[in-house]
Amino acid sequence: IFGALPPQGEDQIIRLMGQFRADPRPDKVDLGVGVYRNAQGVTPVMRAVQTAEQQLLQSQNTKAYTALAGEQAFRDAMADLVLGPAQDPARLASVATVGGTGAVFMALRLVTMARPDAQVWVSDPTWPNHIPITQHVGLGLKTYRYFDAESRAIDAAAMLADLSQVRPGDVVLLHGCCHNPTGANPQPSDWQALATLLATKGAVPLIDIAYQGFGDGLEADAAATRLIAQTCEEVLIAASCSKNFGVYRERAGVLMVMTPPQLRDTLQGTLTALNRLNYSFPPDHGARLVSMVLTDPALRADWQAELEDMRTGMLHLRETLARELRRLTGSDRFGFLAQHRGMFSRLGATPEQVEKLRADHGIYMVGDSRMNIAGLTKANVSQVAQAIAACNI
Ligand code: PLP
Ligand code: TYF
Repeated sequence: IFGALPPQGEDQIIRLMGQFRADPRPDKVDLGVGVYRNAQGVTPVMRAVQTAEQQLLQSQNTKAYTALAGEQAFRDAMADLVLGPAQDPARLASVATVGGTGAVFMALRLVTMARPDAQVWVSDPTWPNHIPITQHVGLGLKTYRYFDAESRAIDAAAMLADLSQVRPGDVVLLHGCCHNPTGANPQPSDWQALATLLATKGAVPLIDIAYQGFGDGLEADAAATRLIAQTCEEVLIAASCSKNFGVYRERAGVLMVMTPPQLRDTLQGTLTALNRLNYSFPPDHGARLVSMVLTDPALRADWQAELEDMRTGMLHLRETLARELRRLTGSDRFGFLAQHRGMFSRLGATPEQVEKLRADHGIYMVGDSRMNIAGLTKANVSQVAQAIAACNI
């Protein structure tokens, strides 16, 4: 039977990881895969997560199954973190998932059960996984304009014009903050216009929030999600704990669905069934660490402090790179680097220039010229700036 299987496209980001590892040059710089790294180039286990893990090792006396929907404490803590004052238990159903990717997948699977002819609108560009997952579950795909290649900011008018064509029941995938891959984000007034448009059209926002705390802070980064949760009747929220808790390989995430109160119990039952049908119980270890950190005041304070240091460190690297490029090029055209938020910026280089950066300078970024700002360090930032300037981007 397997002879009929077509070859699968490779994930370009994962492919780049292997290419970087195989490069023997000692001064190579990895601005590829979206993993946070500190000044030493290390992706640390966060302090509070490490403490929680030690506590868990001491106190956990069983690894028996937990709950199909995941632990209530985890789902409550995540609803609190993401939705804050916008949460409404009467409207909220949720399940723990296999990371943020699992939450996106489950959200789209849910849509196929509810509305198989819904179209999913994704930003051009978007996180490359969004497109094959949409196709894999069998939903139609549409793109909306998002990024202005000239200014490297968003083109809000084009985005709103394209999204004015959504049909009722269509799904609009939005990055809650820190857009991947561009780093360019809507202004608060754009979010307001977007929320109103989607509510008026009867479209269902699917908010993918994978970087809360990496942009302007935990509360500011959740503001758009909260606004939309309060404006639209039906909302899907896929939240990842991978980045902001540094628990990438534990696979912790949550899917939250906001719905009218009379549908809430049906949604909770459907989400729980989706977990059971796909893999029964969701992974527990990472989710448990997250809920321990969020509910213990001392651990939470320490986590927030470390996350804030990570965020401000990345902002500082953005400013340093923009400043270096201003000095080297005598122009302000890289000012967008300091305006963007999150772990990524799309530099706006051609594929040939990206290849030249890799081949001649040992600087690795994704082919669309997405760079991971957390891959910069005090030691390599001027090397990177010089290479970018030398490539006449
Ligand atoms: N969504 C976006 C926009 C991402 O950048 C990522 C990155 O990892 C994810 C979802 C998935 O996160 P996870 O590793 O938790 O599956
Ligand atoms: O965009 C990134 O680099 C991260 C990591 O299939 C990632 O989101 C990349 C590809 C993938 C899963 C995670």
